[in-house]
Amino acid sequence: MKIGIVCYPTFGGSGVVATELGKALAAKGHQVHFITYSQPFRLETFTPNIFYHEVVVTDYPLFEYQPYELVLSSRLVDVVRNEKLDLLHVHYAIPHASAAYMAQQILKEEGIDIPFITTLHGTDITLVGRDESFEPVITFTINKSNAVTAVSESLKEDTFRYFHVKREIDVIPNFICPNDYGQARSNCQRQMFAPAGERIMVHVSNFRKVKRVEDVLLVFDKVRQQVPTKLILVGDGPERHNIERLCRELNTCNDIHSLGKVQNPAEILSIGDLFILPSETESFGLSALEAMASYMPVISTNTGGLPEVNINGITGFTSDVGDIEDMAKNAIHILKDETTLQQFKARAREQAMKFDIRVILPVYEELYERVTHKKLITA
Ligand code: GMT
Repeated sequence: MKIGIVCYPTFGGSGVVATELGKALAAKGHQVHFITYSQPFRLETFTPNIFYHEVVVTDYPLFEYQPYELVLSSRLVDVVRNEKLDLLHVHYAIPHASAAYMAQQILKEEGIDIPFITTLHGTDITLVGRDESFEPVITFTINKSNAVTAVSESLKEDTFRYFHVKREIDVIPNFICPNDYGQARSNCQRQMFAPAGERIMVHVSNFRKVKRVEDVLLVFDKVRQQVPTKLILVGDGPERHNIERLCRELNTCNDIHSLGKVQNPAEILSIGDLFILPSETESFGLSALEAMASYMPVISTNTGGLPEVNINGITGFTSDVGDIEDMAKNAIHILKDETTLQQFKARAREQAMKFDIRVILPVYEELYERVTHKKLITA
């Protein structure tokens, strides 16, 4: 099958999911065309069956805001027409679903029937999309998509709660490639960050308000008073200055390693003992799943789809948003005793295996067959 994938190519869970899905489809013999404004960051060059079509928006003095969505629609029309695509799969509703709908309508005039699937990832529903400046268009395009998927049961429920949607939504969760995570690392790598054998906590995010990175520091401050621990922060974003200020106030900077944006966090995750994700809202929590696949238990909030991934008391703990005391107490419980830590680590990896790409990929393929009315033929 020839599949066009549209996503945000820069750092972010939706782009990672779209790229890894495209790579897995290509490895099975499908032809995959990425249509994005820059090359997806996890896409290696020279991969068989993968093609990349850049969406270039040219500047014009009249425009205060560049009409990216129109350029994307035109590019979709061009790629579908010339590459003879069977299907478009757009990740993140804004503005990809409406661009796909526009392309579909244009192509219909030419007698070309191109179905499109919209995958909802989270903030396109829970934060940005439900804002009244977007809501009518999001509602319309969700209803007009040939199929819609959400990455968790919680996100599906939120979609029905916030939008006038009266259609079926398939839940297809985020996934991991197990072999990419959990490789044993030498002690040297751990020693770089924890020279006296301290425990290692890790947080990975885009440092937006919704991630509550300040809570990471507040929890860490309490943990390190009970158990010698270092904290590794991976990522960057608008909250970084607040975080730097808070670590100075708490006098914890010497125990924190801020690595900034890391293309593939698997190496860092493999040396960690405990992952922390205290988000205000989180439709799934791909970073938590990647951590669990790396044998790391997770301290998270109980918001959104997180309890579908991190099982309270088994693979880590889930607490109310902002409950620093509870998160710190749970983290200390896991970290202070070696046997307890090893039990949580093993169960975290076991749970992550339920989200193995080999389980999830056929679910997407079945959906593609349903939408295109074609039997998949792969190499
Ligand atoms: O977490 C972010 O802010 C990035 C965002 C994205 O769209 O890239 O992530 C969302 O999609 C991921 C992949 O489906 C989910 O694992 C994240 O939980 C979700 N983020 C939020 O809901 C805040």
